Amino acid sequence: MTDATLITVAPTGAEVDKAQVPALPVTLAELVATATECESVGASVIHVHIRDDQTQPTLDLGRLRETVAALREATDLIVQLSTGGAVTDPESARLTVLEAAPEMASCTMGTVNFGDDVFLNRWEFIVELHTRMQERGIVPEYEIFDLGHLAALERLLDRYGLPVGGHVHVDLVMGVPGGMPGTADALVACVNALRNLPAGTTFSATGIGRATLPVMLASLSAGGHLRVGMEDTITYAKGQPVESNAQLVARAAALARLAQRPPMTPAQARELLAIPGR
Ligand code: KMH
Ligand code: ZN
Repeated sequence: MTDATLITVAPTGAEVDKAQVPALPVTLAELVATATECESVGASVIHVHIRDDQTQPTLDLGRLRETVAALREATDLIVQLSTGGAVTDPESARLTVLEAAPEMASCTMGTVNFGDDVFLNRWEFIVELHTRMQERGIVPEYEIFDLGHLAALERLLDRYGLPVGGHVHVDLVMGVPGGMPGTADALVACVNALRNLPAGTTFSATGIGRATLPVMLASLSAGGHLRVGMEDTITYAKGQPVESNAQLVARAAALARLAQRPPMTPAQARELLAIPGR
């Protein structure tokens, strides 16, 4: 079990509508301000989706490069770009994200129903993402929406080898309508399946919507790390909208301290995740 807790903030996502949630960071200035605040209250990784001038999700490479540079300039956070994008994004655009050269990128380990939509992740596409990240020295975070995605990860690593740095880190995304539920039982099932992965594999977990608290508590008690943010949760408590991403990170950090597993610094997170030196 790791003592300290890695906290990832996922501040924006591709699904929440800025018009309905004005606190959602969508401009580069808003994103940088959010990142700075979240770092100061305990985040060490930022999982990034960006928006265009109309606040719609985009995978525009120029904007992604500008975003990586601005976040590096303003913070010490590990920048993890989403290659998941939005459910409507084509595979080609999702692969191009890697050209923005982040330290980390997400790699979803299988297809999942996603509310009324389908989040498509074909095997050949997963292999392409994994091997391109190996070639470019980008550390993946394997996104797990269902138990079977861990079996797919085992198969991927067996056939195509470890990621750069040799450390395997997964993120359990729990409570998506169509994916695994955000319960302690489901988290324990995943933790048991992690035993089939290389020794030292670490995990974080996030619960969508009201699953945020049960998943956070279950992950802390199972030795896992945390992801929080407005990509996943826009209600802080019943009838109380989230005010900011920093509010969610501060709550996660407080729970981590209560569990005697205080938040990690970005430097500690780079060591844990075996991120190559810049
Ligand atoms: N927006 C979802 C369709 C990721 O960022 O890698 C996919 C997602 C996963 O959020
Ligand atoms: Zn995402």
